[in-house]
Formats: sequence, structure tokens, C-alpha cells
Amino acid sequence: MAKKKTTTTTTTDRDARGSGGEPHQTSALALTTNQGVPIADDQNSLRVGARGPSLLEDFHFLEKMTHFDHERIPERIVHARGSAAHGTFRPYKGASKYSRAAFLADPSVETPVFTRFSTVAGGAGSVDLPRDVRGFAVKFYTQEGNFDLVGNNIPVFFIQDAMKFPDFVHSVKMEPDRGFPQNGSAHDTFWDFISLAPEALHMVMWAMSDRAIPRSYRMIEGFGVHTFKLVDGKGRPTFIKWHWRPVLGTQSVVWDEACKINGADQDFHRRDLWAAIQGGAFPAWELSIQPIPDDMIDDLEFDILDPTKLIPEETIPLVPIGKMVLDRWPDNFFAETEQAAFHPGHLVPGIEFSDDPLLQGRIFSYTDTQLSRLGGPNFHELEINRPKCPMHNFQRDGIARMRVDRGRTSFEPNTLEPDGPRETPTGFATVPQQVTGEKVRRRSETFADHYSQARMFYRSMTATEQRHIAAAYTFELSKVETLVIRTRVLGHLDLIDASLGARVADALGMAGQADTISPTVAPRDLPLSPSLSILAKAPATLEGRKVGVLISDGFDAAVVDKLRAAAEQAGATLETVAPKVGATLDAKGRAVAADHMLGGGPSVIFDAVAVVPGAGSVAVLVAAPPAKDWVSDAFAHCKVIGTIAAAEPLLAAAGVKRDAGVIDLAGKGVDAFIDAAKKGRIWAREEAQTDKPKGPPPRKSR
Ligand code: HDE
Repeated sequence: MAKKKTTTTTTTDRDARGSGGEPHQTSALALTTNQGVPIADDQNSLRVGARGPSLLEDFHFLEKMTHFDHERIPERIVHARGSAAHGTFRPYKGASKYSRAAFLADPSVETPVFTRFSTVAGGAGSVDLPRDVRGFAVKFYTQEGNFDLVGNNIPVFFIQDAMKFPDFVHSVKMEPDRGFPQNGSAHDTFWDFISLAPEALHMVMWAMSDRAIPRSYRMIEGFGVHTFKLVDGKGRPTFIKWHWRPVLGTQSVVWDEACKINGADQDFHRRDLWAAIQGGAFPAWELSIQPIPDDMIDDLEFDILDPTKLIPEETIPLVPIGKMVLDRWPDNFFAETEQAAFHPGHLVPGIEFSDDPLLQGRIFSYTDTQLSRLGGPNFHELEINRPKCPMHNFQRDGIARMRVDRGRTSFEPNTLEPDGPRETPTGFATVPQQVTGEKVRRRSETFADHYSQARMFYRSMTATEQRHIAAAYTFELSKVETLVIRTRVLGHLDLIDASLGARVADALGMAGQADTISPTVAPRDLPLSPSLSILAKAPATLEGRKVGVLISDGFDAAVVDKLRAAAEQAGATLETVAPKVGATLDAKGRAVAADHMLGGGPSVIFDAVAVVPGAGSVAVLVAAPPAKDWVSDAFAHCKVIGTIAAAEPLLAAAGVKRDAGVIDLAGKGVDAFIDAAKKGRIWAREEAQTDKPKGPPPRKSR
């Protein structure tokens, strides 16, 4: 073989190349094996001659590859896909009225938190916007130990007894014989289970609502779901429900948009949270409780231990007790977000469980699952899980023990180490509670009404939200192949609300085919709860939202500058989209870089859009399908659209019809555009495009 010229690597040569042209970088920081041995060559395995077989004695290669082979740990069986951030919680004055928990005592004391948001059904690599419940888990590192509030963005749950959780989860996850769908509930097994377990119907109604396709993790509410018990300094208990409210307001996308976002950016929510935190727009939530007065417990419509029921805010108003701000993205996704172990049983003095049979089952499950996910009983020693207050006990050893326990005693009581860890009389102690009864496997009769709150929820929605719910049922059931499952679900819908049942049956082309279902307890008409509607209480704001502007050669930069200033003034960000990302010429011939190329920045990733092409180049956009989709999607998704005269041919090609949400940006138009965009979507467009509901008229849209 011809002898080749070789380049040698030296320590002073930071970017030298090897004989095959491979890079050999050096720095002041030595790259070592896990045993700390400095490595001279991390590019080549050890072999017999440059072209010969590899040698088993290459301990550096063996160690590196073995570690790599074991990088992944089992993903969470539910809530596998998620994103998290660090932040702080600060209580309001008076937060300690109901609980002696130290982190609620002093408004000047900030408690560090780590908060993870997640979808439920999909795997760790699935998309961010399936129709699904979102997890909302917060770890408070308090001075008295870690308190985990492990909730969801929906205030009720699918089942009433922990015994049914594996069945429920198996039904919603991908079907085992085919491995799909990878996320989402639009398939036979989910609806088969749901249709046979009417306790799920209330939560399914929420899952079919816009709550299940949120605009951003920054814009979801959070709920503890179960009733918990707070205990004050005098040992007096109060039953409560937990609520998180996003400062930016609760907002969702529309279904067609969600589907397209999943294609355009499957990390949409993860990227959004990351960008907000890196950009200094720290998301915040207010924590509230609903304290249930003892003398009201028996008068409420439902059993407070039933996790499929909520207590309307109109019945028991929210009491705000503090605020959480997320201001730091984790340094390492695996070490922090992936290894975080939340647990509803991580409680601190002043917070206790109720006897909700779903909550009671969770207390077992969350530790158990970490044993296989994180490898053993020492997962509390991982940095993300470690309490930030002192921690001492006599638990010892086990796989991956990191702490070196010193001394002779690993038990108490003892005389050998009188200053070792001992009980604290004021520490966590369960408030005494009288419990008597037969040992039985029996569901309480007070849990038996599965329809009334589903009806209340549906009827408390605006007409727009009702339309979305009906469309979601129709879509999901259209994917169910087994006819008897469809007709059974239609039967349940008839019981919840006859107009909803008729609307879905009609949209499926199955009018008159609903099963007749005999409920254990007949549904009642409860007072409506307008606070359940997202749209009815949506704030008029663009804060934290995104405006997209479509430009092309010859565009008027002054209009874009004005739009950007107005959007930023309103707390939003503005991004431009152009046929070529590197350079678009403005009207003065200056080259401007865009934020996205047309095919990579569809209008679905923006909350409001403006179409500001150059007059001489609009024809290029008219001829480009992605440009037409950009505009027609924005119109179909009911977004406010700012336009200029030069945009007319594109608007016409995209089928845009003039309405209150199509705003001319000339003159004072930019302000009018921002004002309209703050109010949200133009739902009248959608109303004009869809069927009219049957039965009693729904509540008015705002
Ligand atoms: Fe969970 N749940 N769950 N869950 N859950 C898990 O724990 C479980 C329930 C929730 O970001 C698992 O560490 C049972 C209700 C969130 O890491 C597992 C039951 C609510 C997260 C588990 C429930 C939740 C989980 C999987 C019925 C809202 C993600 C991995 C008895 C109040 C936390 C893990 C994170 C995760 C069990 C029902 C919320 C298997 C048995 C109700 C937000 O332990």
C-alpha cells in the first residue's frame, strides 16, 4: 500500500488532524475514562494496524460503549413525554390560615420548585399536541422536606378506584397487537373501556374539550384532583382542593391546528416553554385552594372522596395562597427532567391525604414505579430528588447508594450514639381520624351518578366550545371501527345531553342508532358553572403570544417595524416568515434575514398573523402552495389577519373573506390589529362553516 503523509497531533495544536483526517482537539481540561485516566486518542479504537481487527484490551472503548448502551432508562409508563423547569414559590400573606406547612408561613421566604408538564398516553418521543390530558407536577423543596403536588390540567379523573388504573391505561395506550396509535385516544380500545365504565364520562367530556389541546404549557390550569386535608397549627383539619391558574390565562388551539402543529413542530410545547424561559418571559401560576367548610360536606351535590367530581367555584370560591414563577431551564434534561420522581405521598407537616380510593392507590404506585425506572430504593439521592433541607435516618445501603453513612449505629433507639437522629414531636403526625367499618370490596353508592356533572360541564360551555366538543367526539368515534362501541357511546351522550348526542350521531351519519342506556342513578340538572368555560373568562391579552408576519421581496419594512413595536408593547413576540430564510429584500433594497422559511414556519405556530408581501413579488407567493396554506389556515383557524393592499391577490387565492378579523394595517390599522388579536379568535367564521346544533339553543359565545 502506498505510504500516506501523516499529520501528528501535539498538545499545543488545539485542532490537529490525524492520519485519516479525523479531528484531534485538545484543551486545558483532560478528557478521561470514568476512572480518571487521561485519554490520548478518543477518535480511534485500538486495532492491529490501521486497517486490522479491533482488540479486546481496549478498555477505553469498552467502557465508553458499555455506558452508552445503558443510557436509556425505562420511560414513565404514563406521562412519559414531558418538559420541566426550575422556579420558586412564594406564599401570600395569610396562606398559613389552613395549614401549618412552613412553606406557606412567610411571604418573604421563597421555596425552590421543580415543575414538570407532560402528556399522558404517548411515549417519551411522541408529539406535544395529541388530544390528551396534561400532567402538572410540582416538587416544592421546603424547609421541612419535599412536598409534591402531582396534578393534571383537568380537575377530575377517569376512574374512581386505583384498581382500575392499569385497565384504563392499557386501553388508552397503543393497541398491543399493532403498536399504534402512539398517542391519543381515537381508537377502539379506549372507547371500548370508556363506554363500559361510565364513571369516566365526566372526564372524557373534559378530554373532548379544548382543555386537551392547550396552546402552551404556560397557559394551562392545574388541579390536585383529589380532596386533600390541610391541618393548621392547632391540629384542626380542613378538606381542600388544589388549583393552579396561569397568569397568562388559559388558552387552547383548535383541532385542525393541533394536527398541523404536530407535523410542523412536534416539540411545540417544549420549545415554547424553553423559549419563554430563555427569553426572560417567566411563566407564572397562582396557587389557590377551595377550602370545604365541614358543615357543607354533607350538603354538596357529590361525595368529596369521589375523584370524578369537582366542586364548582360558584359553590366554593377559590382562595389564592401564593404564586409560582418558573425562571430556570434545567441544565440537563436526563439528570433532572427524566430522573425527577414525583409522588403524591411526598407530604410535609400540615398536608395530609383524604380517603379518596384513587389517591390511596397512588400512594403505593409512585414509589413502586421508581424502583424499576430509577433502579432501586436510593432514587431520593439523585440531585433533582434530594431534599434541600437536612435529611437523616437509618435506612442503609441498596443499589447505587451514594451517601457514605458513618458511625456504628444504624438503628434507634440506641445508647451508642445519643446525638444521632431521633423523632421530632412536632414533625409529621397524622391527625387522628375515627375509622370503623366492614372489610369489603364495595364502591360507595355516593359515587354512582356518572352523568350529572358531565351534563353540567357541557351546558356550561359557550356555543363555540360546545361545537368543539361535538366535533371531537365525532372525530374520535369516526376512528372507532367497532360499531357497537360507537352506538354505546352515543347512548351515553344522549343521557348526558340529548342535543349533544343528536349532533354527534348526525355528524357520524348514525342518527337514531344510539343504544338505550339505563343509568344506575338518573342524571340531574345541576346549576351551571360558567367558570368552567375557557372562552368566557379568557383575558384580552397578547402577553406571551406570538405574531407571525409573511413577507416577500420588496416588502415595506416600516410596516413590519411598526407591527413588531406594537406586538412587543403588548407583551408578544413577532417572527417573520419568507420564501428564503437567509435574505428578503425590503422596499429599499436592504437584505433582511427572516426567522423562518415559508415551508418551515406555517401560520399554525402563531396566534395572530399579518400578510405584508412586496407588491412586485406577491405573485411568487400566490404560486406557492405553502403561502396559500399559510393564509387559508390562519383564516380557517379563526385568527386575526393583518393585511396591506399588496396582499390582496394572495388573500383572494387563499379564499379569505373579509370580516371583523381581517384588518387593514394602513393608518391606525396596526393598533386595531393588536386590539383585535388581544381578543382572541374570530369564532363567527367557524360558526358560519359548521352545522347548526339540534335541540335547545346553547349559551351565547362571547
Ligand atoms: Fe399518576 N402516575 N397515577 N395520576 N401521574 C405516574 O409515576 C398512578 C393519577 C400524574 O411528571 C407514574 O413516576 C396511579 C391522577 C402525573 O413525573 C405512576 C393512578 C393524577 C404524573 C402513576 C394515577 C395523576 C403521573 C408513572 C390511579 C392527577 C407524571 C411515572 C390510582 C391528580 C409525574 C411515575 C411526572 C405519573 C400512577 C392517577 C398525575 C405509574 C396508580 C388522578 C402528573 O406511578
